Amino acid sequence: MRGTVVGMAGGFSAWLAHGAEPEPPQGERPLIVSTWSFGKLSNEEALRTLSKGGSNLDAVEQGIMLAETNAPSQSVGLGGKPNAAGVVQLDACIMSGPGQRAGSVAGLEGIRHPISVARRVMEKTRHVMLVGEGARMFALEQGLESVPLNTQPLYEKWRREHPPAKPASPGAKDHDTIALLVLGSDGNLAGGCSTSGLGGKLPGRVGDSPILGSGLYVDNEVGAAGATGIGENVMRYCATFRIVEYMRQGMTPADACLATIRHIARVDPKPLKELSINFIAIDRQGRYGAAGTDDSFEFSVTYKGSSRVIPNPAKEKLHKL
Ligand code: SD4
Repeated sequence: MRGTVVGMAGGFSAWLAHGAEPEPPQGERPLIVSTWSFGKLSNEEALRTLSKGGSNLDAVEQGIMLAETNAPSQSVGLGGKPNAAGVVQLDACIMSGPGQRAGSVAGLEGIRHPISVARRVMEKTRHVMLVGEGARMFALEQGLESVPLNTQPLYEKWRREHPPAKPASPGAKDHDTIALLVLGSDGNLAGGCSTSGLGGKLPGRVGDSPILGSGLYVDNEVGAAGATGIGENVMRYCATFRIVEYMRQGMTPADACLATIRHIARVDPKPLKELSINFIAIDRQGRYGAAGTDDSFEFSVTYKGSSRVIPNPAKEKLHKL
């Protein structure tokens, strides 16, 4: 599909035609791909976990736990951005290719590692998703690390940095979710996603990140995809499900990400630049790709002997729109 011009007027078609050259080499296993530059450390932790004999799911969990503890972005984990009431509410999910298993949590408060709660939901319950206080109670029952719920100091710090008079600018650096995808050396796929969501969101608001097929999707027959950006513009289109389905039809991961942006941009009334939708994808063959509408979007790719941050392959072409 690369090089195909797909029925859009003007510059956008040109961007689609050339926007996503894959970075050689491709086809590595194990392969780990994640959103943003801070994902690189998570990828490396995931690779270490695999090399110590951990499973693909262990790699996802350990990699994302690192971001939940350390993310410099402050949009992942309890150091993340509070909602409009000053509370950090966390969303996360995990998926395992074999058996299409999944676990998810949303609106979780005061738990250090939402990704671990999501994994426990998948492995220890007959459910897929737990929210709010139920998710927190479950995490506590499971003995997962918790912290006091008083996040007022964080909120005050965040408020100082984001005075209410300043209008939120779509695509600005007020969000940075980690989505992390693993293709194991056994040929199986796994993925996870974790975020504090958009800073200043309404209490109770759930974004795309814990929603299967929106912030993350894994299909062991085909590939996996993850998202970061404004969740409302991802979840209305089941974007990662769409990416995987495009790959099923034969597109490369890079083309599938681009085609999904193209679809959303065509249908959505918002200008492309305001959508803030950014995607990563891998397939079973070990190919990877990404595309985003945010200039600042980057993704991280790690395999044995290589770990690097790659700028948004769509960035330069987006300027021409
Ligand atoms: C959300 N998609 O809650 C998340 C935020 C995000 O990079 O991805 N930030 O809408």
